Amino acid sequence: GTEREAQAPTWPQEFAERYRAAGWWRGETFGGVLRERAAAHPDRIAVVDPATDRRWTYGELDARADRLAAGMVARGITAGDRVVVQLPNIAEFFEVVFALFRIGALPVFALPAHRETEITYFCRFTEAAAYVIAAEHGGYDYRTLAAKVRAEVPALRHVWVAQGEPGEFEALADVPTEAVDPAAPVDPAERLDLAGPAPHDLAFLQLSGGSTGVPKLIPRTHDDYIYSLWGSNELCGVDENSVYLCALPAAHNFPLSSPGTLGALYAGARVVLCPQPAPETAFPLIEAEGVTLTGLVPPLALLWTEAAATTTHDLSSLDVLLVGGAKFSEEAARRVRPALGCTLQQVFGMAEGLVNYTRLDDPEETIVSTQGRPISPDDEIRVVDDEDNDLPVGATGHLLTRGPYTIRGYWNAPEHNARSFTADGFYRTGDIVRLTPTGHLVVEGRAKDQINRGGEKIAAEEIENHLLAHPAVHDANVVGEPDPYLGERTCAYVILKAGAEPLRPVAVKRFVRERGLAAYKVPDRVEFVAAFPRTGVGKISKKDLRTHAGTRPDTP
Ligand code: J2J
Repeated sequence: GTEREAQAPTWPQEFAERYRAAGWWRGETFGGVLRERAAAHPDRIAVVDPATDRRWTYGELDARADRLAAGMVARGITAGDRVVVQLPNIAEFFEVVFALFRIGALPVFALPAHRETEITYFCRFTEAAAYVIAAEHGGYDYRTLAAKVRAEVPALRHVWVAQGEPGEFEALADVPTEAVDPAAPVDPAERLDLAGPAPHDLAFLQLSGGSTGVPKLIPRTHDDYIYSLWGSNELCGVDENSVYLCALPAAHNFPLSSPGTLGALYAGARVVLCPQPAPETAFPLIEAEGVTLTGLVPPLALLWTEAAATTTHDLSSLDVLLVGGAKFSEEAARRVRPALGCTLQQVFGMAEGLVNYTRLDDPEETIVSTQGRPISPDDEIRVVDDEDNDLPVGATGHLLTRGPYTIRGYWNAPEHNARSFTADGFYRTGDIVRLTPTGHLVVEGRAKDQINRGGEKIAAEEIENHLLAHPAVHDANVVGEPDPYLGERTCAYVILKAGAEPLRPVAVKRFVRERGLAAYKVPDRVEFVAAFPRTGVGKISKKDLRTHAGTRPDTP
């Protein structure tokens, strides 16, 4: 795997030295941090998994990570290996990722919604050594998915089932070399003594929202990611008394790091796993566990705000509600504090790095009308025109950024990197923003060819490619159109081949779904057209398609 590892661009030495000297990069690793927290407060609760009524202490999580790591090593997993992790919000998520962190193997964070097409791609592209699933979740059998993936990717050496009947695969519980006795104190002499990764080594591969045919993988190091955690903790008021509710899928960058579950564990706080984010599930947990903060995408924040009006549950422990992933309307933002009795904190982040927060003590006007400002004084922000010329403060333009926790390139994607980064290392976020006089960012739009469906990102090109695979489809264009709840939903404009049998929209949707794609990527609406609008130079105009989108009634 060394050839691929060599293709993870990193910070030039002068920048790395600067970030270390400034104290942003602390020279820590995830494995080491967990070890230190477990030594300092072994009996404090780290992870609560209400669905299975389990509470793991820091000592137990540390011991489990060690024993699982030893078992994985015995099965041939080594530093640098990639392991696709597709788990719901269950305690084993942390056992698995900390075991991999300790080995220096790289979790590849798939989402529970991903299906055969995405998982096969991740396994193949990363040359994954293993794939970790839960047997079942949300009415879906991941063993069936794993069987298909293994048939397609023979190089995949292991499939481990973290929860439920393993079927033809190996149960994760059988991987450790030794059974875990949660009651027994960890004998330091028994501890796994791997050389382990260095702080500047890669920790994992995160998924990009993407605007290209296939998702790009984001290489994050221990040093840079840990900075985003403690930097977030300071701005979100997270300390050892905090209780973070993980309501979004745990693998997503927002609930993982802003400040998320890993931020909470860094602080020695408590993580409560919410099996799904509906108020009916989350509100009782907030009351029972004394949750102090959580993070939601805008559609869920709307739902919670509405449900809070009539709930019988005591939500008074909640101090901070983070909302991000997509633009939160000012009108909805204003309703959060009155309804939930907590401080709203807007967060505008990206798995590639840069994360902006409104500050807890910002004036309410700033909190409801901006998407915050960067974590770090060393986050460099440029707002530029189409030719990369800097615009005056307050003008609306493309957001470029560079800094101590923003990647310098995607994993193994040199051609794409040449387009997504400037020559001097600024990441082209694809977001259209403006800066306020106080240095807060307001997200005004998007230049990238992506649909943000309530925080779930869909690359138009990826869906267009699937549509083009249909024998009756001549051409296809996918754009976002306004949706009162999701913010945006997807609309596929399709030109059928001359002489092709007429198709119904539902048949097109079924075709996309049956190609083994995450359900959120299936177009919400399909419209058949005779031609696409063109620009003056004859290129298809997505801008005109977007203007057209939403003006038509739903195709029956
Ligand atoms: C408008 N657009 C936003 C916001 C993200 C914290 C929070 C979110 C993410 C995330 C994350 C937005 N208003 N408040 O990783 O750590 C859109 C932008 C951005 C893209 C990144 C985190 N918050 N966005 O959403 O990698 O377009 O990360 O570039 O999934 O989401 O998407 P993603």
